[in-house]
Amino acid sequence: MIGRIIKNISNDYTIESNEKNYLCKARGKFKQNKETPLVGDIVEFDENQKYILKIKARKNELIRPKIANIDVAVIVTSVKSPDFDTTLLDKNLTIISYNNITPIIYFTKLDLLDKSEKQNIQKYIDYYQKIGYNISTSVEDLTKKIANKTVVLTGQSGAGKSTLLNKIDKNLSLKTAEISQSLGRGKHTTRHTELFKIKNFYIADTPGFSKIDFINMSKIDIRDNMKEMFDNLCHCKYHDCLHINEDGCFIIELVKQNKILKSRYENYIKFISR
Ligand SMILES: Nc1nc2c(ncn2[C@@H]2O[C@H](COP(=O)(O)OP(=O)(O)O)[C@@H](O)[C@H]2O)c(=O)[nH]1
Ligand SMILES: [Mg+2]
Ligand SMILES: [Zn+2]
Repeated sequence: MIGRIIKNISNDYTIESNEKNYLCKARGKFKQNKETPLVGDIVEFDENQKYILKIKARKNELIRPKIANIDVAVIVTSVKSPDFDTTLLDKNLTIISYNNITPIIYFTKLDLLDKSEKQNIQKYIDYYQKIGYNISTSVEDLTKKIANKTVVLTGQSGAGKSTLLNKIDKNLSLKTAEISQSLGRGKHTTRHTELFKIKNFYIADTPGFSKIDFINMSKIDIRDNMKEMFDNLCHCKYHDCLHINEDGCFIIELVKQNKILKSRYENYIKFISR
């Protein structure tokens, strides 16, 4: 039989096939081949022996969260408590794009901002939108954008991922957490990654990650997966420009003219210098 892994807790895999769920284990041979079945994998399995037999080739695979065959990643981004973190957002955007997954930025906790804070955040929202990222701030809008897709929610703990998912489907009743007062960030209430089939899409809640990294990504990969750093490359004097201090760099010119957000450029330099 063929199905899709929707949940994994240690060596127990829940596989969905034709609207039914099967609990299976992974055989030892996967370990020998250094292969691990992931949530999102399409697998062949033996429903009687309850074993996964074969993992189909993946379209893509994320490491944090551990998940495969994703179309869209919704980067749940809190603007307050935990505070807006441009570095984490830019890092997520870059890694997700590199993995050929469409990012959507979903801002939360805008209701906690006063008027001047709101104006400040709006500048960022407008900028990300202008350079071509997909932004969403309402559940209705997001639900339309993810129709027929396999979706993962990502973003730091306490950002509001489980809260958002509960709004998308009121029957889920996922646990959400109060923000720890002393840390100003969320506790990890979501402990494993699970795909939920809701309406016409699959969506995964995940534990939050504040530490993600550019595993296997070169400086060029980073440049080419930050929209404006790539889209304006054709205007730089050298086609291999890394926008650091090269002669005739168009990006540096745009930063001087405030046409590129300072935080974006600083994050870019931080990312390629690590
Ligand atoms: N004021 C406000 N609180 C929110 C919003 N979204 C989530 N929260 C709260 O933030 C806390 C953490 O949310 P949770 O969904 O558990 O975050 P997760 O760790 O990303 O899953 C909870 O107390 C939520 O009620 C929002 O848009 N506005
Ligand atoms: Mg959660
Ligand atoms: Zn340049």
